[in-house]
Amino acid sequence: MVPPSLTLDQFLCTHKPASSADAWSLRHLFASIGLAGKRLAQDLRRAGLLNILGTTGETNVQGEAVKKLDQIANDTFVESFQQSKVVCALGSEEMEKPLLMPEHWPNGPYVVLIDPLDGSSNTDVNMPLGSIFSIMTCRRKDQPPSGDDLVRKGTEQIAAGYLCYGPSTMLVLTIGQGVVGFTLEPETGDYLLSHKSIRIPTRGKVYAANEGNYLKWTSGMKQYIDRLKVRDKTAGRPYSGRYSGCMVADIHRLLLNGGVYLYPGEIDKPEGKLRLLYEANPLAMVVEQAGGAASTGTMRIMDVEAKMLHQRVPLIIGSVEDVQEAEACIQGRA
Ligand code: FDP
Repeated sequence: MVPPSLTLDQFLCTHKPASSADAWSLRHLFASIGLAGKRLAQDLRRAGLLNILGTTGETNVQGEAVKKLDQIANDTFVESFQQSKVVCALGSEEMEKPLLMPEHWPNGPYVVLIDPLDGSSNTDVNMPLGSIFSIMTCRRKDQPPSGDDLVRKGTEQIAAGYLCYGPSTMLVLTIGQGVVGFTLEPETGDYLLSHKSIRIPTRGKVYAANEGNYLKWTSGMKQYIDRLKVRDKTAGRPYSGRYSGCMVADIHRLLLNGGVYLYPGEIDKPEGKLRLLYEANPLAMVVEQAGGAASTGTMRIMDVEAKMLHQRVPLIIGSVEDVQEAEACIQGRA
């Protein structure tokens, strides 16, 4: 039997957000994220038995082939947010334009950005996947939401987190008061508090990066990765390489055990691959709230000026000392 533990809803009843967000509507919002996660986890568990693997034949706004599960994940979150009535604007990796729901405003004050299914290349091979969410409130109280309400700095987030679909489904979140983790209890369908206060070690022994891109990297980035492989007992090197193809899973590992995840800018693509608003910002908030750091290589992720919905950004995230060392190499200071 699973020992008694707080459910997600009980946790939100007893823990107030750091922002002035209304606790009641925030509970509703998290209930809708939890519900979407449960539905998606159910689909993922049966994916090989249902006709939902492979691509839809369409291409998304990023120019990538849309997987059937990308579409299912997006529809699942959209439906759940619409039912919740507390979300008035939604931005998603899978939608070129924002979905505005002024009918939910002003009682539904939340502006949400999502990557509904992170690690899409893992869908067909039974590997871990994730969903990422960033939460803000509508900028103005006297005006219904507009697309601009979604395009804001990471420091304006009031909550953020991710779902990780692995051997178990986990919901990891911050409401600005540290980081907690819930594990989905498959029998009862409750998210139970399993990780009460997640703190990332100041230094790790693991790095996660797609080394197939080595020749595209800047000399500073190459120098950093080369250094991690050099034997040095006192510095705890060489590091181990661990890259799953799912950033949520890789960052979940280092949030618990320490280390660094890097998707840097490249010589011919200095903006990198990852998206600022629904990938880098929410993960940066989680990692910072756990005592870690998130950088572009030259500045704090959450201070990056947001200019457009699908903006890309280089990302170096994880244990503080590891991120600082990577920054020093990238900036040519090491
Ligand atoms: P994906 O595009 O497959 O959804 O954009 C996010 C992401 O996956 C991360 O989850 C992952 O770490 C990275 O991109 C994988 O990209 P590469 O295949 O270029 O390594």
